[in-house]
Amino acid sequence: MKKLTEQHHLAIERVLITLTFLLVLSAVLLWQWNRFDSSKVHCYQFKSQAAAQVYYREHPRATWLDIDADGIACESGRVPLDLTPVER
Ligand SMILES: [Ca+2]
Repeated sequence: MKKLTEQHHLAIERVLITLTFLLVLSAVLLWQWNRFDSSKVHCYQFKSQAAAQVYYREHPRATWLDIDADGIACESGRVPLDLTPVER
């Protein structure tokens, strides 16, 4: 089997760095797209955090309302609060 030269290692390293960069960029773009998708309901649209929590309880796939994945939607929303977590 042929041994890889230092140039081959550098070329492989560049490809891996480029692929990693593209993967991170894709993830960030996808996250931003999901975050600002106008077809979705967002935290600022709820009158209170409790209202967001009711919606989240009824629509547990609305995970963008619970970015930190603790089961509580829109923590920074207005009172009243409903801090009973939704099972995920
Ligand atoms: Ca949360």
